[in-house]
Amino acid sequence: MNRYNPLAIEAKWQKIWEDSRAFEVDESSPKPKKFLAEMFPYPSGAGLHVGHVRNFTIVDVLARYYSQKGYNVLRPFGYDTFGLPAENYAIKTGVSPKVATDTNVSNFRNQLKKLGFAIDWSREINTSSPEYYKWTQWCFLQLYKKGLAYQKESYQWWCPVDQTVLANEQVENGHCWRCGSEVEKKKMKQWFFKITEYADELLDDVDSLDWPDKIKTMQKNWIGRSEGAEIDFGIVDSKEEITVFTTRPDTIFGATFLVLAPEHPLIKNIVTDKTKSAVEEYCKNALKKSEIERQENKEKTGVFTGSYAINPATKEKIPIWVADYVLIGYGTGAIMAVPAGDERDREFAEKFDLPIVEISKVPEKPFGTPKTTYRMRDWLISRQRYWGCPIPIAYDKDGNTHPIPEEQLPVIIPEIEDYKPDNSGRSALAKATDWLKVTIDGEEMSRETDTLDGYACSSWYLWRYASPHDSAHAWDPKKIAYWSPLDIYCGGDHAVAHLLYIRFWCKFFADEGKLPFREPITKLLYNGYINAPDGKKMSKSKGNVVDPLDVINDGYGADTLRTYEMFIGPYDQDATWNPRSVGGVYRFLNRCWTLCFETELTDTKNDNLRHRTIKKVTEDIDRASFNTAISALMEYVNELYKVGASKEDLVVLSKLLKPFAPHLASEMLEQLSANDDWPVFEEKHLTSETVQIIVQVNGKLRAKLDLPAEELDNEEKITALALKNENVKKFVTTPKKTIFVKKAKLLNIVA
Ligand code: ANZ
Repeated sequence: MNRYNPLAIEAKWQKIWEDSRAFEVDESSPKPKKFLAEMFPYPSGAGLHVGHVRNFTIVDVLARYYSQKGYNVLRPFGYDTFGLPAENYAIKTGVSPKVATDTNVSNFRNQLKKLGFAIDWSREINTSSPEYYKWTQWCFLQLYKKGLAYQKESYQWWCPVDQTVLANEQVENGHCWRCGSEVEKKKMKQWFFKITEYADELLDDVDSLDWPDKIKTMQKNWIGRSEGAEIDFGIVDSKEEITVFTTRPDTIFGATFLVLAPEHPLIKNIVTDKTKSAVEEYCKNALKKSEIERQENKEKTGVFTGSYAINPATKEKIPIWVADYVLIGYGTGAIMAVPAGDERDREFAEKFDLPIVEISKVPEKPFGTPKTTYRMRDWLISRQRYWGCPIPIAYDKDGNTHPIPEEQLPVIIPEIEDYKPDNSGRSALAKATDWLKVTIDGEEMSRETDTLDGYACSSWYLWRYASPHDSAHAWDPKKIAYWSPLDIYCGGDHAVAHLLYIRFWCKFFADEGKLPFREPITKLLYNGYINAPDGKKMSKSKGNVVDPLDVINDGYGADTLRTYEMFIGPYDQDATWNPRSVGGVYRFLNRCWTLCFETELTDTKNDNLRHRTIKKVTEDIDRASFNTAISALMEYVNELYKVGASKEDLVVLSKLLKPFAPHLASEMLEQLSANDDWPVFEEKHLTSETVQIIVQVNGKLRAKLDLPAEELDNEEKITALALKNENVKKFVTTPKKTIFVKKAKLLNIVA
């Protein structure tokens, strides 16, 4: 007897799709367009994991569904290939990040092909290829020309032993992750993108997005708009003033002291000889804490500067303190402390015995000038790293910045021997002495050695998909106008950073006249994680990672893997991998195969069942409820086994199954000589059959209820209806017990 052989079927269809370039699309189609994408992956050396597969399968199910429904579907793919892991690997082994990255990309690509994704492979992009990063550099220059890419001094984590700048996540409890020595904050010149210029629009447009509420809220909180006022406080015996930001200018009568952030530039001007060393010591220590630590609700610390300010409302002298709960990057980095109104100020006042004045008076006319502040800062984009997109800037002899002329792009990353950053904190690019030299307008200059944050590369890649090999534009204006905005984006990470940055670039390039829309992503599906069978997070170190290719090669095949990943639970919730359920899904697909290839067709009329199933699966996919769509297909198959299946029943099964298990479904459609057009349900077939329920009270027949057949499963509803029945009510009002026997269609009520 023949049997379901997924590996043979999958190899056959993957070859057909590859040879016929089945998923390549262009803009000439008369069909309506759909553009779908996942958050492209960082191709790590470990290869795909089941979490990627969940994310990519969601997009694939939708891509196939929409193309079966008659849309011109663009489902491209790309790789986010710059970043620290490849660079650290290079520092350790000497293998060039480019070589390691190329190996990882081809490994990923092979794995993806085994999963049967409906990807337009002619559009593959890779952010570390010069053909791509040329345009990342071009984007940078557009922002630079408009003053939205600028330099300023900023504090960076610095490891004094390794002599290198560290990213936040490389600092563990104030120590360097690599050598364990205590880190410092060092003031360095850094590049920023002025995302704050778009703060209002980024905030206001959030409401219009078809995104999960939790992500919208996170974006709003991150931007954090606050309406308040800035108030100037004069300093006793000084011409200086301290400007504070407050959301409560009405509480000024209760302001009994001022607090400056430890980084505040005025501190050095107002400390006294007596307080100087204590203040300096305090500020030095404060710099070792991260902002998050500083905002934690721990015991307050601080130090008195020795100087006083005048409260403009009370005209009283109030002390000026320094404390790390005030952050330099928010508001003005200085506050008027109102212990009677603000919890943190009250704690501080209690600890340091500062006056607490209940606020009974409100100023007649408001103090200060109205001011709106944002929690969001400008986006720090320079990285002292080798494996990133070089910032296309050069410095003249006086240190002035000059853009690299567009016709000289891309600024190619030079190959070097040693990938370690140099001891001044500059990236290893500083060691490429020949590469550093550049001539602009006849003048010898030196190239910038910082590279761009990887998030810059992913801030425009969706538009590159429209014309991935265009050598004249970052994106072709006509093509982008056809495909964009992205209809559906799917991912389970980057709730704030990436999703905010890409919105910022979209608005900027819309203002530049380069994009005909102001929001890049219409609908966002934010998927949950997959945990290991032991319920813990999958990780290499715990040895509990499920390798998707093992599942395929164990003989289950890609269709089982895909279908299981969608069946595992609601897509937006975390789920636990269960090897037994994988087997269950395999048996289900096996039953589909047997029904189609090994079972005789009947002429049973299953119109109601078939149309109900079409309706359920269609509506479930529309609301991204993939697991319930698959359950409906399982029930459908169970029913067909019981009552017999007609050809039409099987054609519908194959079509509905195709987004999840495309290889098997294609094989079935071929056998049935049918196309894959998405089936349409007809209302007239949906009127369901009715069943009659017998209701007994203490064993005696008291009523008969007629209900739609599918409600036979709804015991709660049946019981409620029975208890409302006039005849039943005569014999029982509050039952002791109810017993429902589904098979016998019998409800017994014990009075
Ligand atoms: C006086 C006051 C009285 C305040 C009162 C609050 C309540 P949001 O809503 O988050 O914007 N603040 C201002 N700048 C700060 C900084 N750099 N670091 C830490 N705290 C800062 O909070 C604004 C309030 O947070 C401001 O209003 C200020 O305290 C404080 F009954 O001023 B308030």
